[in-house]
Amino acid sequence: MKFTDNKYNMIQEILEKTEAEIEKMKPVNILIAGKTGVGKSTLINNVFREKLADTGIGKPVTTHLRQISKEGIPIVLYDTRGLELDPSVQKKVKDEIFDLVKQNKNTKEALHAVYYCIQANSSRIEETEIDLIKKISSVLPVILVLTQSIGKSAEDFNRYLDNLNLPVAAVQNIMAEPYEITDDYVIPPFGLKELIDKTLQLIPKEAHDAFMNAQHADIERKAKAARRWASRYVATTFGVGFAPIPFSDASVLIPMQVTLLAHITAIFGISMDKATIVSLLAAVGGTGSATMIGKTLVANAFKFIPGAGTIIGGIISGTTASIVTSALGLSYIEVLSIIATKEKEGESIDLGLIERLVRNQFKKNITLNRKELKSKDLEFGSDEALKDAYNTYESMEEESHSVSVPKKIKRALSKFAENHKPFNKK
Ligand SMILES: Nc1nc2c(ncn2[C@@H]2O[C@H](COP(=O)(O)OP(=O)(O)OP(=O)(O)O)[C@@H](O)[C@H]2O)c(=O)[nH]1
Ligand SMILES: [Mg+2]
Repeated sequence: MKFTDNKYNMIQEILEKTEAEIEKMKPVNILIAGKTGVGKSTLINNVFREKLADTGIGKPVTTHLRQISKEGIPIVLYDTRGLELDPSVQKKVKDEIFDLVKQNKNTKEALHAVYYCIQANSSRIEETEIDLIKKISSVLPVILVLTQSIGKSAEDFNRYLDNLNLPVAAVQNIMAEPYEITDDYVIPPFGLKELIDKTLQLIPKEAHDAFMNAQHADIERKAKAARRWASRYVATTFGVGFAPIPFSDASVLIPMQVTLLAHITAIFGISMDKATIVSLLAAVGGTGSATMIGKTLVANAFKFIPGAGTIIGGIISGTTASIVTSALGLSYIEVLSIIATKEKEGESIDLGLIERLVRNQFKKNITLNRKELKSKDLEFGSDEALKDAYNTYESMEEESHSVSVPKKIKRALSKFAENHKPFNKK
């Protein structure tokens, strides 16, 4: 069912456009290989959204390989589950991988890279496994992922590997999940961001968006990609050639804002349940009497631009339009980052707080001038903007644990999410 109420049209459009964009993405195809128990599933669940190894649809493609995918996540994984690598099995696995590579060559399913997992505290690798790694490396770029890396034994193993001179594209030590040594001594996760970085260097550019969407090990990186895109979009849309428009026509900005918010959502990926997105988007424009997000947004924005009193009733220039739109994009990215982080940590998200946070960040961002907005891009290198948003959220959380949202709106939002079929969780 579609909502006929204007209030929801823009939201619906953003959601639909986001879905279309994700569908358009060229999916990433990664093979995760290694002996049973080394930590392949743990790796998958911590690198990709939605605990893909547990919740994705697993489909056996050959005797030893299964394919894992999930609707809405533009990635296809293959893994070798429960494999004891004795020499005869190893030969079969190699043949199956070679067949898969050959069969999928030049198709959408073509494999891009391999994570070959070895437990970092093994003292050595069997000759036959070395042979398998070499063979796979001859047809695909392999990242040797050294799982459950702890201290000296991992260091020794790395040195031993170095001496083997394997023809792999990269080596990465990781700890995918906190590792408890004793009750008070826990090794925190590490190495996953580096793995993301190394993967991006190996997969084709066309697959970067899909990979960024699917991964959740480096949320700052998602935010960075979104900001880079948003600032380019704003520059081309409101730069040279943007004819000033009368303020009363502010709604012509809506399609541009729809594009902006949809693309940002597509870069992030939308694990968050759909009610969250709907209410988040509604908050962007103010839930109250807003009929159209864009229009209210622009009108509200002027309240926050210093000296804008003189512009009201006048003309919106490219500069003004780009300030408003940048601030909108930035705030949205900041809030999505927080939601993504909370989700990854399995923490609940307070919708009321999120709504307040969007408005709060928007107010902050809109009062920055164009130069400051631009330099916020650089600032992002040190994650200052994200930290600010995060701190604001935390202090709001401390202040109050729930903010009342009018019942009518709550009902409408949950009804919308319920009825909006493609977004219902299965
Ligand atoms: N703490 C911690 N435990 C890990 C880590 N990686 C693997 N483990 C543990 O090692 C065991 C096996 O991990 P899995 O991820 O199931 O191994 P797998 O490679 O998928 O095994 P198969 O599916 O049988 O091939 C699990 O009990 C995990 O909890 C890690 O990074 N940290
Ligand atoms: Mg597994």
